[in-house]
Amino acid sequence: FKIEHVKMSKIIVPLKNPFQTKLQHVQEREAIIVELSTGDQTGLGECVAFTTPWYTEETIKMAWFVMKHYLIPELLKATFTHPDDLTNYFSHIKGNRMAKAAIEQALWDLYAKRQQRPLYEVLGGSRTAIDAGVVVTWQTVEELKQKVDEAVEDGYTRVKIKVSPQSDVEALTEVVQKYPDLLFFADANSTFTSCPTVILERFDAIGFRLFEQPFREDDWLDHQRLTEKFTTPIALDESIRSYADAKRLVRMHAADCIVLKPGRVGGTSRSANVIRFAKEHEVDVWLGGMIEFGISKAHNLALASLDGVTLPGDFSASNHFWEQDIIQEPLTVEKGKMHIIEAPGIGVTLNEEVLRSYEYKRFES
Ligand code: OSB
Ligand code: MG
Repeated sequence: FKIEHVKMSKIIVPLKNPFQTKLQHVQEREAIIVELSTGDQTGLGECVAFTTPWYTEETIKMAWFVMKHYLIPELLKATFTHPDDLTNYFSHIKGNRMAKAAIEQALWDLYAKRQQRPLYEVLGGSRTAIDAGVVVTWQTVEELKQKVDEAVEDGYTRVKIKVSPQSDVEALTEVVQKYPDLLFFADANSTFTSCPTVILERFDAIGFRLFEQPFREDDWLDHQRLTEKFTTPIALDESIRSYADAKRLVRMHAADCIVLKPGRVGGTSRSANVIRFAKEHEVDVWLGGMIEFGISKAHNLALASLDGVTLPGDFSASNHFWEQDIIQEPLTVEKGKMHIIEAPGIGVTLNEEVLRSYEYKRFES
């Protein structure tokens, strides 16, 4: 098949509550929604780059430029039998994985819809009840306790807490002990780079199920050394920028666990390969969040359906970050689970009216 029509919409949406970490205060989220059509069917994708390069090199502006001037012209020339065919068409365009992933996602959705099958099934997944998870950012101990209590009330059974060497270890310990049945992850976002061992040891004793990205993304040797010493399993998020990085993690035993962000590794096909590889080598994998909208979330849910995904991901409900998501079918959390909608493709559809109200730039070809 060939792509007959492409639409890209740039949207901006305020967050209900600012997402405040050591790295950045996110107050509003920009995204690019991609719609690819073949006559009667439309596939949907979402670019998860941020407005500025605070988390990855890619930004929304660059992704838009690269999609418009390089990726879409290639896409419109291409003939597909499978979404993997895209790899050949994009191979001479370096990097820009989040831009490529958004287009590849839309192609996967379209491919599944053309077969009248749910995407998760096409990818070889089987589970439809996916373990949910929420992220807690906090400035004060009161805020930490309150947000964890709220997460429990909202039905989450996995809570990821943002931490840094300055975090109150006693308060963290208290929170973790208050809910012995909850799964607590800690996410350091590289803030423990050059941190004295004595401080790291205090965090190792808190009782987190895993400790995410203590050091900088290219600090493979330091992560490897900490993985040897630490009791708490180490997870790498920012460091996993490709399938090759996932292999490096396993071969070096640089960590115990992969945080998979499909945008960052260049899309669904590569993500499925990472999951397959991790399963073969018995390494834990879970799907990481990017403060994304329902389109990206639905794609991540399809990947989380694969049995190589072993831990709950950053799957918060559609109304967690904003009042109104851009999809018609709200994704909710019940008893710690989020359910994949059994419909062709990703199972969710755009709420045109809401999308257009958030849109501030459009491109069609
Ligand atoms: O480090 O996992 C991260 C959000 C934006 C950028 C980086 C990270 C995050 C999160 C996930 O912590 C938030 C979510 O979407 O649930
Ligand atoms: Mg992280």
